[in-house]
Amino acid sequence: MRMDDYRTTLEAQGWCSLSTSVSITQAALSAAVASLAEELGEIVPGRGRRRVEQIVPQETQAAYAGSLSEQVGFAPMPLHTDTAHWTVPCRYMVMACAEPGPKPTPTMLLDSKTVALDARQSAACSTAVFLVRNGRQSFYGSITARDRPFIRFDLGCMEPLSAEGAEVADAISYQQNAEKARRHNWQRGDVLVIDNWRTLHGRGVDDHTAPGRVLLRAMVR
Ligand SMILES: O=C(O)CCC(=O)C(=O)O
Ligand SMILES: [Fe+2]
Repeated sequence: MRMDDYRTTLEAQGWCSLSTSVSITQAALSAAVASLAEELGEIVPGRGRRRVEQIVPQETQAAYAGSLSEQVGFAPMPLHTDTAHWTVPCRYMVMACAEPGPKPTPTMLLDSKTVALDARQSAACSTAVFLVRNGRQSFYGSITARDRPFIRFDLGCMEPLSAEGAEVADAISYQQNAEKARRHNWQRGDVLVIDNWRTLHGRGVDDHTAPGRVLLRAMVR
């Protein structure tokens, strides 16, 4: 893997792509994801305490309760930050493609620094209150705040409590930023490193994901 200058790109655009080999095994790709993640910080285990977990689109009833996957199933997944319901969302995510599936579905990326908001919408990012749902640990929060460096944005777990909040959430959507968003068309062995404090990601746009697509993910704090 070419790791020389990925950090420069990561800092410049909020995410970067790398590639390993199209013939890599899932075990080797998983090890590559873990070592890249460890270079960036400390891995936060995912479901089942796995350091590198599989992301497989699934029927809504099979998905993790309360997750965006549970809400969308195979349908496109809107732009979001991962772990938006944590007090501090994970810093980076390393994702990799173990199997693109029969009808490859892209991952969409949107650097929040490129989103053009008017003055009222920018203000709403820090003032509009959302209910961030996380069971008994639910809390109220905003998309941005002066005293923290990360954005929090996931309409799967965040409900706008005002018209301003709903409006700014729409302004951050893929549909309103289609020319600024990037589309990563996966090949087996590809790796994406995402600055989750800055860059939003989602899955697909118009089409449903076909069964058989397998991504790997490690979260880093
Ligand atoms: O499958 C993808 O392209 C992204 C999935 C994702 O963002 C998620 O499961 O949180
Ligand atoms: Fe995600």
